[in-house]
Amino acid sequence: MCVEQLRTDTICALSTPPGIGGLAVVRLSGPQAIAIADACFRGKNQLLEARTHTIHYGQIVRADGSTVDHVTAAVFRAPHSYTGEDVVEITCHGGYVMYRLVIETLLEHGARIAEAGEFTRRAFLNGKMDLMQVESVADIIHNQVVAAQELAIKQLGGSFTQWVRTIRDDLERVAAVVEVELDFAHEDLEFADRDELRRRLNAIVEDCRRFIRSYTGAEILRHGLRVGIVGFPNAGKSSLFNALLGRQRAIVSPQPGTTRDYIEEALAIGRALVRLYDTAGFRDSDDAIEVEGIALARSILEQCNVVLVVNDLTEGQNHSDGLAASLRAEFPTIKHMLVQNKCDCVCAVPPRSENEVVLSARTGQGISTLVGQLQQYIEESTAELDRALINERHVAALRIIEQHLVSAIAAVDARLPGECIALDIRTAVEELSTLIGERWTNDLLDRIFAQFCIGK
Ligand SMILES: Nc1nc2c(ncn2[C@@H]2O[C@H](COP(=O)(O)OP(=O)(O)O)[C@@H](O)[C@H]2O)c(=O)[nH]1
Ligand SMILES: [Mg+2]
Repeated sequence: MCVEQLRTDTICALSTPPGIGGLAVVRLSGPQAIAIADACFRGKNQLLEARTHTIHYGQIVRADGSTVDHVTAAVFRAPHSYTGEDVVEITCHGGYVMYRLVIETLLEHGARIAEAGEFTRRAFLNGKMDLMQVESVADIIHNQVVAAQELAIKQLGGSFTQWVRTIRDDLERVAAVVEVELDFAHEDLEFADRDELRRRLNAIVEDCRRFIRSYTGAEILRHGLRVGIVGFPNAGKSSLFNALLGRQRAIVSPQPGTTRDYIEEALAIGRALVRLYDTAGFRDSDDAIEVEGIALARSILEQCNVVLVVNDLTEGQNHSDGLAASLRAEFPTIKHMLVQNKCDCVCAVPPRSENEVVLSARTGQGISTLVGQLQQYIEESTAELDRALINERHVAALRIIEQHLVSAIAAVDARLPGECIALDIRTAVEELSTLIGERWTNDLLDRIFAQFCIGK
């Protein structure tokens, strides 16, 4: 969609979820928003005459004179609105029918239905918010976790943008100083003190890394901590799954191989949601279905943050060590824990490392220790989340920025001429501008707005 079309059409959509409820809000935005709303509206005041930020009671009336609904219309005049354009928010009765009739009436008068995310896209194009604030709107709509919501609101307030702007401006100044040396290259002048330069670049790299690290925590807050339960058949995986959930969800059976695919359930631990996956047991199997289940378990682990390898203590404390080691090698980036299960059947054994928990899924002994460790992991992973809810796009950009700054530092260390240093810094500056959306392409916007729903 071209920018021109974006700016001239007047768009409308339901901005609240459709369904049974007291009220529904239909939003109208664009150059003709107030005129179109006024043409369908009968009230004490004319909306065309209304001052900005005022609310008016009246009726929506179709072209044939029939009344659709009793409503209130809130008028926001450009540029003081969500989109930066003239906006009218019509609050009608809830349910599945009324808002449709209101929208039909608006369409009769020349509005068109908004595309997904189009209100927010206009807000961005009109300079009402930057790209990272746009993304935090998407997070706010989709989040179900309080802590993630708090961060998204912070980001909407512009805390991450502010950091990006500050270091971008800082780097721009550094590049300018270093580039001045170009003009005097033959005189072997160094304007920028190299130690000071290195110190400043290092500090920014450190900050980038902190944000990059916080991505894991952001994903945990967004989607929950994903915990996969694996182990040999009969180790007690399904029993542990049930014990953690506090209810019987998975089938527990003395017959090995009863869990043939996987099941997922969620529970709250600390400030995050935990998604538990109970999987089929790992072992060499001739049974085709079970082999499939084991392959599925592997594909689940690819998406997990934590893997719990359940070992049956009655088979010996080191019975699953080989399996645990091979999983550690296969999935090196996730947290691995060894759960020594069925401690009710053996003499007390101490855990051999801090990644080992001794418990009984049957009696519940030791379960709280495991929950405590998961909670601690969540706390550690989300500890650095204080300014932003980093997403995939941000991490990718921050990695590029980090790379160029590291290479700039190497150029400083190698006492290369200023132009070599400046080149990398300039690229980092450009990437920072793209991050907040000062440089953008339609493609990038399409990708970001694909996560939005109609009416936002
Ligand atoms: N004594 C004892 N038995 C357990 C414990 N956990 C599981 N079991 C038993 O071990 C068998 C296999 O359990 P299950 O959860 O189905 O194992 P899975 O195949 O790994 O999912 C069942 O008979 C369970 O009752 C435990 O902590 N103590
Ligand atoms: Mg099972």
